[in-house]
Amino acid sequence: MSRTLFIADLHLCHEEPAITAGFLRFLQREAIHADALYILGDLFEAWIGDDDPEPLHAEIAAALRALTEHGVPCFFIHGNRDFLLGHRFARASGMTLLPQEQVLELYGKRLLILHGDTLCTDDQGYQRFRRKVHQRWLQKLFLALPLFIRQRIAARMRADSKNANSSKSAAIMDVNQQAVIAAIQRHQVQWMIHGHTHRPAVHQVQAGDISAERVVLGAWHHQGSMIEVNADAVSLSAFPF
Ligand code: LP5
Ligand code: MN
Repeated sequence: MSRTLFIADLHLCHEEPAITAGFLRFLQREAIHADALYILGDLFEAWIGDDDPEPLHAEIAAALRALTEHGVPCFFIHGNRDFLLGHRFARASGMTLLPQEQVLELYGKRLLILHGDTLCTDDQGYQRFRRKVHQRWLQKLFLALPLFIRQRIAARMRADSKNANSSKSAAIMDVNQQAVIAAIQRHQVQWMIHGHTHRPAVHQVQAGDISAERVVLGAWHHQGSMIEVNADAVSLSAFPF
């Protein structure tokens, strides 16, 4: 049956080879049979520029390219860890970069896809941070720095983020219900698919006169997580690496 797959929050890095192996297997066994693959952000643990010579990046680009050349289009929405992933990596991997919110019409269904961080409006510290690092001039400046300095800044940001998160409540780091409703109404969709919160679940949402579902992808810590959309259903599942 025709189907489209969605994944997010793999946080690939060379320190976690089991996750990379799980992803490569997923591409070869699952994604290869799909109509398309959508990666909704945080594919990588941290992205500091397409010029990073990290061998893992070339390995992932080649695996994605094999998929797209096989005829399965692959799309990418940036996450809060890999918002600097750019056109050079997109070209190398064959992926198409999408804006932060994208509406899809699939098998007669209208869906909104996004990373999910923009829905966490109660986390004001994060939203301030996000506004700063999404400024184009600051990104250009950062990308012009020598790689070792970028690595240091990213490591510092990751450490500060872990530190900040340890004192934030779980509720603050989840989505804001009003932000969810507003996005559903803005785009007039029956389904919203996102990741970021690492809380895989299917939520019923009443957004005015729209009865919608918010389907949340899980992170790939010890198992994979994906959403399949086909003519019959939108279904969330987990699978071993
Ligand atoms: O990522 P995670 O899961 O830990 O938490 C996120 C939010 N944190 C972030 C920060 C990222 O982890 C940092 C990634 C860096 C990679 C690329 C570097 C590119 C730099 C480009 C510069 C132009 O996204 C976290 C949320 C959480 O999700 C849940 O939603 O709460 O938000 C924060 O932690 C934000 C804090 O509240 C404040 C951030 C502290 C960072 C301070 C920067 C210090 C800069 C030092 C420079 C030398
Ligand atoms: Mn995220």
